[in-house]
Amino acid sequence: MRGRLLRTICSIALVTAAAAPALGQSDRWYPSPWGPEDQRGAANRLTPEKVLEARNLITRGSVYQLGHVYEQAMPLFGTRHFSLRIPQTYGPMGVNRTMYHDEVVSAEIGQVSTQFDGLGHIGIGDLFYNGNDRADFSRGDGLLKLGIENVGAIATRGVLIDVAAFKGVAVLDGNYEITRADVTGALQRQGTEIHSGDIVLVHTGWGSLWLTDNARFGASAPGVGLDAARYLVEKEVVLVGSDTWATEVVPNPNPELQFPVHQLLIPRNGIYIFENLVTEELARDRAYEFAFFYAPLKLKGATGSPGNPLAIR
Ligand code: UVW
Repeated sequence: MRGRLLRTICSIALVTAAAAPALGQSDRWYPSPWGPEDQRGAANRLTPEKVLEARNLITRGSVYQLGHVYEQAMPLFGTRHFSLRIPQTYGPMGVNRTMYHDEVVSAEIGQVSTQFDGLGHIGIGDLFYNGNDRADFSRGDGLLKLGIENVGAIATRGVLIDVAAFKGVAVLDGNYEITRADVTGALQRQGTEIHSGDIVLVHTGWGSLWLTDNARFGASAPGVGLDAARYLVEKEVVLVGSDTWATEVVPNPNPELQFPVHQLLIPRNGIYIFENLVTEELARDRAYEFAFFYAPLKLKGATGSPGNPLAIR
């Protein structure tokens, strides 16, 4: 009971701090509601009850793969790179002539294509989730704390918010800032509620540019604005994902801010971000609630993870 009260007080403090106009300089946003040693953030909201809630949403047997194919032609942020090589063919071995191939992959593997941003990815200056100072845990051969291996498996209720449909367009404009009113309006239109411990995916239509117009895809992005993000923090979600490369609006309408929604969600509130998801089919089928499954690769000390999350209903 005392623990729950403390968590509630801390949650209110975090949401309130997140409302400060200047992000993350003077206000105190740690320790985390889950304790000063915690490394899992909002993944602590994943409970057996959430798994059972998710199970009850599976009524049709429809499986949606939310991950892109990882390939040379995909758009990449900044100087990030991806390459896959088949260095050799081995064999033949034995009289049965067994042959095999291996691959070598070189990439910022947790930060290209469909990517799950962990708590070690984004900081506010030198401070990361739970006030961890970069000097204490950032190492060239892997983070000593907040690595992606701490997240565990995610099995919970998922909600799609189709903001493009709410605004009556197939694709939102590149710099469109999704507001709190857009989120609540879209949820109302769909008849969907967000529950504590859910994951939330935002459909913008921007994913239709993937491989069809990479230059435009990467030049800007529609996405969640700060006030919409504050709403999702208040709703106690586990992660926020989208069909864009940033999930948040880029550029931010305030030209002085760079990736402020990343800072609000990840270090301040321990909420994960999932980028470059394929949400088109969910939107087409009006699949606004589903069971969501994803387990980040257990890459020790990594900042993020690739993968192919599933929505099932
Ligand atoms: C940055 O790393 C700045 O952005 P993203 O998480 O969108 O790749």
